[in-house]
Amino acid sequence: MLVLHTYWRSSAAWRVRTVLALKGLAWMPAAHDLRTDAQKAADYTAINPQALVPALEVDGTVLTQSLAICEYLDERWPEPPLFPADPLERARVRAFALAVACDIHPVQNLRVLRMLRGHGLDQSAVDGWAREVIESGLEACARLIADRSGPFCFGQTVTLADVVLIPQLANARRFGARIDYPRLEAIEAAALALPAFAAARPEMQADADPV
Ligand SMILES: N[C@@H](CCC(=O)N[C@@H](CS)C(=O)NCC(=O)O)C(=O)O
Repeated sequence: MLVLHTYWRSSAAWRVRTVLALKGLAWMPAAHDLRTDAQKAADYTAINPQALVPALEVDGTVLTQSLAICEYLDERWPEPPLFPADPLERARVRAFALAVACDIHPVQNLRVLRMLRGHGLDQSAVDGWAREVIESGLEACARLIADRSGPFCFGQTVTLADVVLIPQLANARRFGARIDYPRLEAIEAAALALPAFAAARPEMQADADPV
């Protein structure tokens, strides 16, 4: 049984939940509430020394880093594939996913925002930072796929690019960032209409706050 260390609102864990659902894999959640710093507890840092979710326990091994986990799942359970067959297209999908996962998300991540507070920025300045990072990042993402038609980032088939984009759009809304990219919103609507994307949403998770 796959065990996913997760938190309902974590966008990195959301990526892995989406891929698990796309592949039709059963998994058990081990939830860590980031609001109470559960990810920093010694029993969890023994699992993931980075004190971040997600981590995936599989075959007696722990995998960390959501994109590495997604690629592992894709290699082990190839259907449906997360990448197109063509090497150039594969590289473009990876570049899009990395644009979000390396250049947007980490800069607006909880620990970075807490550090900014610790360095004296007030909450509105911190929120402004997050908005600026997200807005400029999403602008670039929209341009990265401007030569592609939908319904998904890279055409008719879901790829890792969509898996990474959907949680980032949710983060954008959380911080009140401008989202006036009709293409990105259309991709989001198409993705969330799929059962796998819908099942991975934060509010569908067992550890979600009651509404
Ligand atoms: N690059 C990592 C990022 C993981 C990450 O930043 N996780 C966040 C939740 S989305 C977290 O655990 N934050 C806890 C903290 O910042 O203390 C990945 O893709 O797995």
